[in-house]
Amino acid sequence: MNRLRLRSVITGSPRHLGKGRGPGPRDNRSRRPPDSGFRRNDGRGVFFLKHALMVALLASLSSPAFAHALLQKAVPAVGSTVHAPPASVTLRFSEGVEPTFSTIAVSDAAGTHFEAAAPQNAPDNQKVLSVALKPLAAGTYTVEWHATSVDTHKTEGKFTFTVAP
Ligand SMILES: [Cu+2]
Repeated sequence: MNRLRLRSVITGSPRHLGKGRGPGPRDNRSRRPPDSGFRRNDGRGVFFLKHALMVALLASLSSPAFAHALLQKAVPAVGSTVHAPPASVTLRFSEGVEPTFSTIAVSDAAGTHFEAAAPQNAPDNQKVLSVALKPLAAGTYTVEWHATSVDTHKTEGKFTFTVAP
């Protein structure tokens, strides 16, 4: 099988030449394959280059996504019930966040806000952002945060916690 195939490959080209085509443009065209084969290889090189560029582009587009500031921990915890009214809400993110371009809003069911100041990073950790609160009465509070990571990407989220009487 392999030998047969090999022979037909070997004999293929002379057979084409032997089909009685006289000299002329047609014959010239039949001699082109080595040339066009080279061009095809060149085309493949361009395709490979485009492919490599696309992979690099996708990598550059997707890797910043991993740098988005995602909420990892909250105090009070997401959905929790606490018995002592917290004096602040502290959020820890997966990336450093810019307090100037980040907000933490804490409001009750009536929509009254309880932030006492602008949010601040923890002194030793830019991934931690907290906001001081006015005194909280018993009730359920909604925390709505908007974070801008140090790589300027924006994320946001919302959760509640309850202060039990
Ligand atoms: Cu990001």
